[in-house]
Amino acid sequence: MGETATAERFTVRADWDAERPLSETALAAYGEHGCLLLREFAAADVVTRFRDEAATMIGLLLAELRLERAASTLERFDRGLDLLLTADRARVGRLYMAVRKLPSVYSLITAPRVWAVMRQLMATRLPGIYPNGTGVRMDHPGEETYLSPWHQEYPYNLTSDNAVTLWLPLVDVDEANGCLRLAPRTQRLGALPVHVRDALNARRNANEALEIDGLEAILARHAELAVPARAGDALVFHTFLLHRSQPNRSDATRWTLQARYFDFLNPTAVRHDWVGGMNEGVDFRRYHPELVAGPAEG
Ligand SMILES: O=C(O)CCC(=O)C(=O)O
Repeated sequence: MGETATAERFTVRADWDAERPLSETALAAYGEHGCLLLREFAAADVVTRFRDEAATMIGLLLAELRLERAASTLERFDRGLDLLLTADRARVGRLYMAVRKLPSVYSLITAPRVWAVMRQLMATRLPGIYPNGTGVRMDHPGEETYLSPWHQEYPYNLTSDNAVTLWLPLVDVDEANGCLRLAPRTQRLGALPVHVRDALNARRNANEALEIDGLEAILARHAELAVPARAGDALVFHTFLLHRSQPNRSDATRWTLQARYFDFLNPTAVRHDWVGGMNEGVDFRRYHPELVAGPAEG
């Protein structure tokens, strides 16, 4: 294993309203580690707006199910979510699919500061966004089914091998509620071969669709670290960077936003007609037969 990783090496504070917020030092850190932690990146009022909008949705569902918010043990914007989880877990699954449609989510992912950072990280004048790669995760206490194992983003989204994920906590995240775990510098390995278990995610759990070949040996050669962050900070990382979820051992839901960006000018993107991956119903094996490890399945 390499030297101990520490998030300080890729933590950046900047004027996020600047035309080019990232310094040359920050860009060099991104080139080396494959990720940056952008402190106080989101405008505070937009995170507040998201919480207000999510609270409205929770209130509507509580009313539907005739549940009293006052009975909740939570004291946050998502007061009552614990009651919904107990009363009707499937309905909370549909809430999960709906919160990504909120106006505040679009404000967050299309803010001028996001495009500025994406232009710099991908050194492009024309960044793009994957509509199907945008989501708000709600990871509930004690639920492990939907946690993401170690993976790279690329096989799920394809398009460009110059691509960046924005991962933005909407509540503070730490080891207790499960902040993201990264293996810095693994982006340098390029796209890794995978065992394909469920090429088009027919079983609706993308976390079981692909499995990286020889993962343990790769991890043994790289330091890894958990990255605690405050609500409104943002992690940005390269499409080839290995990362994974950690379980939520707190007593409240972990809310985080994900959005994926790519470079329209990237030669792979142009050659593949800017096609997306399994998130757009596209079979990874068609575009990358050379990255399919072992016997074909699913
Ligand atoms: O937030 C998490 O727990 C994992 C998210 C992730 O791996 C991803 O969005 O690609």
